[in-house]
Amino acid sequence: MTYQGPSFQFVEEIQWEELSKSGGFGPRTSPLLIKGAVRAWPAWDNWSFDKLADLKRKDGSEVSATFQDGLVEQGVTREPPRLAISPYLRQLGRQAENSVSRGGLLPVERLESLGRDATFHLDWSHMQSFEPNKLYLAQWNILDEFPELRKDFAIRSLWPGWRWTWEFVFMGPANTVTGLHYDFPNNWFCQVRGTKEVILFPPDQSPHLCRSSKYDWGATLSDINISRLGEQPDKRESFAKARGLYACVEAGDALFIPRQNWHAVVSREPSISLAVFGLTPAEIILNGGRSEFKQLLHRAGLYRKNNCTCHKMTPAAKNVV
Ligand SMILES: O=C(O)CCC(=O)C(=O)O
Repeated sequence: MTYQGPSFQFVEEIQWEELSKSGGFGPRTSPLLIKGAVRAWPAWDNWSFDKLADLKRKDGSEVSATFQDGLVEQGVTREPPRLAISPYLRQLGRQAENSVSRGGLLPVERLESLGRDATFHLDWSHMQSFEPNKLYLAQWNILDEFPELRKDFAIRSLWPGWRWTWEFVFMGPANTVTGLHYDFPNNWFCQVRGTKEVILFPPDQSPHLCRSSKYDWGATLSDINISRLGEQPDKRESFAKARGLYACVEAGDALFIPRQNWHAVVSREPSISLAVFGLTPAEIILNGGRSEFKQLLHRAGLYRKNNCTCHKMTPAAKNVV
């Protein structure tokens, strides 16, 4: 019998124009997809593959960054290669010109046939059809290197109030996979180019999601490898008991991923996404300190040594496939 996996419903969604009419974005603990938010920002014009490929350091030299080689959230972390970004982005730009958004966990024809209140299952056989992340420019803190690009994202118009924010860009071809995990801060996931499928699970689904002992700064990882469910009979049984939410995040959309909501991301097309994480002053005191303390212990080799996403060639934890 075909593996059905968890059951899903659609993430609540609203058009960007409707949001301001309905009083704006307020505190919430469930995900929200805002259609078209990013289209209203300078990033929509300025963040193309070719324009980012033209980035140069102040001294005119090439920009290089650390890429992911294979999944980092599950299994062994491979040595991350450091490469020039420009040829990679130009190649993605060429791929994007010919890209068609088809296939995926919820193919477009099926997605369009489902009502907004439907409960459905995803096509997990899709994950067998490719090898994920041969090279993925993921979690690059681009705005630390190019702070002038920050103004391209009018995140304050979405997220009122003061926050300490930090950002990671994710740029890659079709079929990149970010494995199941949750982050400790809230996150606005802004999709500038391409389409990504995001699956999410609220914190009450944790008993089914096999928390991992592999360490990552800011994230809690799962032992469930959504790319290799066939090799994890026990874990996939447990995963199938979960009830989740699904969002097809298209270019121009912004998805609110609340803190501690498990999620995994699969790209359908060459993509550029910017994840904006933010902490209010109260959240800095409550959560920021704990996370920094763990990082300090990890760096000193006293916490989850050799079992992490940040050091090369760390062996997999005992119970990780
Ligand atoms: O886009 C991706 O591949 C991953 C994004 C993600 O996991 C995040 O923003 O927390």
